Amino acid sequence: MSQPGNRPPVVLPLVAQAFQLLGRYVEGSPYGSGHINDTFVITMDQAGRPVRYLLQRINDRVFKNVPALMENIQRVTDHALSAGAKGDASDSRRVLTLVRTREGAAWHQDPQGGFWRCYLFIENARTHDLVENARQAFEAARAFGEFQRMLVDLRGPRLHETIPGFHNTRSRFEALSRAISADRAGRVHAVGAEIEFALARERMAGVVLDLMARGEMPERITHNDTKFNNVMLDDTTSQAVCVIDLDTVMPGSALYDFGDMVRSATNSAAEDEPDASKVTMRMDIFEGLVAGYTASAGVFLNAAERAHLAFAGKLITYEIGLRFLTDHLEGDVYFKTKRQGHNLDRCRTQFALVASIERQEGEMQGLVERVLKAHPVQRASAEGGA
Ligand code: ADP
Ligand code: GN1
Ligand code: MG
Repeated sequence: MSQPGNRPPVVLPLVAQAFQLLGRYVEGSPYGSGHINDTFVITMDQAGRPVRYLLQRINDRVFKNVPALMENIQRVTDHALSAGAKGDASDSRRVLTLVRTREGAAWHQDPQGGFWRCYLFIENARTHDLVENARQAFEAARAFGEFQRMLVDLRGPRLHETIPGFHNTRSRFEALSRAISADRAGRVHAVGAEIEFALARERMAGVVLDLMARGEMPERITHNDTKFNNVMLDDTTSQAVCVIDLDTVMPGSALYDFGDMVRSATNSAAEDEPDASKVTMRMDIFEGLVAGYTASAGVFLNAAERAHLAFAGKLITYEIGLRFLTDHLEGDVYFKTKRQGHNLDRCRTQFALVASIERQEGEMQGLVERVLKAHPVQRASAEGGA
């Protein structure tokens, strides 16, 4: 049940051989808790010293054009490297570093057609699924904001949309409506309360899309998957080291990124907690996010973005809830699952978080306004340009 689409078995030493890795293959095993790609850590013996690398089989049912996706990642990581290059070892901890194949390409295709990439393994740092304190929230949000700021001056053509309409909440709502009508897995009868919750909030789906269509909110280059476990924190200092999981870096709204931070970081319970009564939006963590994000992104956010920061969390939590419910109704074909009803549990935590945000909206808005006073709107961003 954990692998939608039944992926072929993996022979890691063979995959490793395709990349420019020195030394002898020692071992490898599955790694991390991402819902999309198949991630492995491998160890090479290099002159008696164990050196780790990260191998990933890219999910090509989700990402239909892997060469375009890898082109985005190369452009973004090259730009990030040159934007803050120190010329020392810290560069390869701060930015994901691709290891090329023996032919010099950024990815390898195995005989079964699977797409692979290899990154230097960032040591002495890790991702966390749950935020423990406001300091971690501050660090993660500062890093994601810094990431957006660094991409403001990426030159060249528009990045590829690796998943078209990824944060188009209206399309996500329509996909749910189609899944309800089709009832492919025969589960609609058992999720009446969740469907009702989703339908009652349809109006929310168009808010950011309409602001963007009217030109009040700029398109920017955004990460689009800023969940807390997509930033690595240093084991010793707890500072954010590196933003990872760059598959969805593409044109978007700054609010998608801030919203997904709120969704993933402020939740008092795990994303898949079976008891949704444990879910609340933690205000101290929200405050950490607002302070961290505005510390780096405050210089470029325009008036409409600022006005909707508190709303963004509710929107993206709702949107991901719609996606989990849709996948549940379609028979668990998109997100990896580990148990029966896994996507439904995830949907319930998201909707419980939306409800908790609704109860605290006024306070969240007041907090954002207070923090933003220290970061007045800059003239260029007020005009809407990215
Ligand atoms: P997914 O798209 O499936 O979420 P990620 O790219 O987020 O995949 O990777 C899954 C996990 O692997 C991350 O949460 C992180 O813990 C770990 N990881 C990813 N890249 C690196 C890296 N370069 N060094 C060390 N750990 C990494
Ligand atoms: C997926 O890849 P991962 O696990 O970081 C998903 C996000 C969802 C998230 C929910 C490409 O993120 O959009 O918000 O799960 N990524 C993709 O946990 O669909
Ligand atoms: Mg991830």
